[in-house]
Amino acid sequence: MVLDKEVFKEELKQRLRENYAMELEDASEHEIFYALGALVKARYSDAWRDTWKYYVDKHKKQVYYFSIEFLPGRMLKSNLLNLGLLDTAREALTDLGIDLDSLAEVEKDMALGNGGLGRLASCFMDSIASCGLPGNGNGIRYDYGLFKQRFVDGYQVELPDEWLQSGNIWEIRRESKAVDVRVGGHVYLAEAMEGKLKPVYENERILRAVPYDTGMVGYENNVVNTLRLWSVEIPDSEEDKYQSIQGRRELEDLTAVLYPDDSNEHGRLIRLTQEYFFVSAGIQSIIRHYKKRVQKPISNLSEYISIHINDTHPALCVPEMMRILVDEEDLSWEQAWDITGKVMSYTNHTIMAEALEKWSIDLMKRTLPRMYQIIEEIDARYVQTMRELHPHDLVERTRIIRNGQVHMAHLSIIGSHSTNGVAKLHSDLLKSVVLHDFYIIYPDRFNNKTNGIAQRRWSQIVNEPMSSVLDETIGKTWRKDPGDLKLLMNYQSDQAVLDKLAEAKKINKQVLADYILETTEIEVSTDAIFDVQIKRLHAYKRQLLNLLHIIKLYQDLKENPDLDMQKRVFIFGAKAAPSYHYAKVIIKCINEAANLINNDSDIKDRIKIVFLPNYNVSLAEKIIPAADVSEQISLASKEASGTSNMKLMLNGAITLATLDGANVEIRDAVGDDNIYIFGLTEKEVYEYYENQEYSAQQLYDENPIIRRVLNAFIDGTIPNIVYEGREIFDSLIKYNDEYFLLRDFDSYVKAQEEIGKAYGDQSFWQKMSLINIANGGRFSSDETVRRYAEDIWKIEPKDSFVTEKG
Ligand code: H53
Repeated sequence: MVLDKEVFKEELKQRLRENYAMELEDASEHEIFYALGALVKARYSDAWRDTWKYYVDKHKKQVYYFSIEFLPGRMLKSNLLNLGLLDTAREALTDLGIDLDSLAEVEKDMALGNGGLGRLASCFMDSIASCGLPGNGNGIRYDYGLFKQRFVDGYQVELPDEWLQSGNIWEIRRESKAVDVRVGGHVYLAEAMEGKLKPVYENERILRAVPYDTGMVGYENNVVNTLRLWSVEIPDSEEDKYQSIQGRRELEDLTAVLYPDDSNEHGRLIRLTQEYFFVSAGIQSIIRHYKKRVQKPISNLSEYISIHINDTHPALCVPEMMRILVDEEDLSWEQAWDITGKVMSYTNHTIMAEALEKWSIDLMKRTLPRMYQIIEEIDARYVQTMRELHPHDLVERTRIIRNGQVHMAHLSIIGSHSTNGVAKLHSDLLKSVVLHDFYIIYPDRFNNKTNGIAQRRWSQIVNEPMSSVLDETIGKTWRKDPGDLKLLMNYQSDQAVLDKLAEAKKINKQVLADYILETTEIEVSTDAIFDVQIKRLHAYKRQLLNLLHIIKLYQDLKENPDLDMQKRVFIFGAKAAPSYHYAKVIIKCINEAANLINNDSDIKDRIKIVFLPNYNVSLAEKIIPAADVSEQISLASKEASGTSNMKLMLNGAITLATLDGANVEIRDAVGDDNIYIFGLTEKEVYEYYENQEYSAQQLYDENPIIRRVLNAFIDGTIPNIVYEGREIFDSLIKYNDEYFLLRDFDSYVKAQEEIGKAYGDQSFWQKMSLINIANGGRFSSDETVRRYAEDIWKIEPKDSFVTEKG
């Protein structure tokens, strides 16, 4: 893979000549980016082909990770790094008078996901390849990614994300691998040969699914796996049926947009069709590959193939696999069911009731008639078998078809051999509360796989200043094996190292400060604490609690301008689902509070609020290295895991958290002294649910600080929020504060005060920061996918990789 700098320069120039008939001097940044992309792609195309061939020749068992979202962000630097070319490229480009970082910004941020779930899928793709594991992604190639967010008068406005406008350098369209997917119409069973029943389709629509493949490049190991994303087209055979523009458009709309809500999109016909479309296309192509290349009997499928259902969106994998095995491969139901269960595994990512997918029977029947028939049969057989073993009501509660709806989580659990949660606490809650009924029935299926992050991207790529300090201090092995970050623990009292890390942080803060100035015209000082909350806007994530505290600080400062406190910049990044009214109200209130506070000369810049628009992977890459404080303040029990918490600690931010999701494991990793924990525990939250004793009104009446803060929303203190302020106030007082913000307010304020004090003692702070970095290795997604590979998928790494690691 080694490439000399001079050769690199020549190759780049050559590509420009070939692709654009142009010399470097005349090329635009855009053209140079595409030429560079082509160069990089050419560097891994042999390895891509060889990896594929290796898996086939060695009969390697492969996993297919089915996910309706992938959120890779930009890929240039990550590919360069994994190919061992990042330094060469940077130096070569510098020689040519080009800055790699600004060139990288030409790439459109690939945002085919909403948030945590999609980003996790992409971290897994990176780690699966980097661990040399045979694994591929399967999803949808949306023409438009997650909407772009702007603020107009403080309100969120959504604009389309035309990420494919200038083409996508990384993908390869593989028309020869297209498959047909059948939806709608009617299906009935008719007697075929040997008295067997076969489905007959009438008036169905045929969709052509065309795959676009992207290489997933492993870290310095010559492994390149495949992310396959499907796009819809009209098959030639159906051209006559689609003569009207509207008809064509309706069909093409199927893969046009990603649904922009990460918790609640039920009942929409297009969404259900999307789910079936990528599931059916994916499974058909797996079976075709198996028959053509693996060439083993279909009954041995589970020895070679594993399919992962990422959240319930791909739950139709279960009935679709049954359809193919029974209808097309002529297996008996029992044989097919046995294979399907062995092949499938499922991850649950949420306990929020509204996010647990259900579809009405009627919609399912109309849209996917054959799927519905198969689900009915699975349900009937489940009930029949379980009735003999378990009480009637338990069986009724767990069946797939209930109260006129198809329960996708039930389908996923019943049709697979493994169900996992994404953090210890979350997996425990699944067993003890949310999926307790299923735990009684299938105790062995339940397990935990705590999430992880692609450490190389979230340290080496996004934080070069810190990475250099790490290299100088502990050597470079951490770059391949993040567990080696632990070596840093030996330097926790070494002031010279602490100073260097602090200097790196300062550099990152300056870069972010410049960006903030450029995009929002707000000036911030790098001496201030950069206090960061970046995630989707959701009531349960409690961005509003953060705002309540800021308003308290503002009121304190107004009352006592000489108050002794650390300067702070509160940085937010968050998109709200376009239909999520309450979340949008919170955005408006934060923006108006920002206007008020940032422009109030009494405050003398001691607090600032910066709400950066259009939070996405690329923006996260700018914010995370610059953060001092990481806000992870969801109501305990509600956040399944969280992953920005891991990225922020790895970059030396101190976590301010409730004991929720993976925060619990972060606390275990860094120790109580290096994290700030506040608020109700998950047990206390459940106690409140049980005894129904919570009264927000009482807290308001009895606590003058809370009263003053809440009144600011309705008494004109914060301007321009007449309606929004009232809505916030009512949600807390009239509707009794569903997420216990007021209950946690005092302990949150106290934790924030302690953080302020700790920051005042810089070497104390720096030591905490170092301990966080040193323990970040534990949350590497390399480790996470290895656990999946061993415990669930039963796949093994490529031999050469095993030898390399020893
Ligand atoms: O998945 C993340 C978790 C996070 C959880 C998130 C998630 C989505 O992004 C979308 C749907 C869903 O059910 C869950 O909220 O806590 O870290 C990855 O597991």
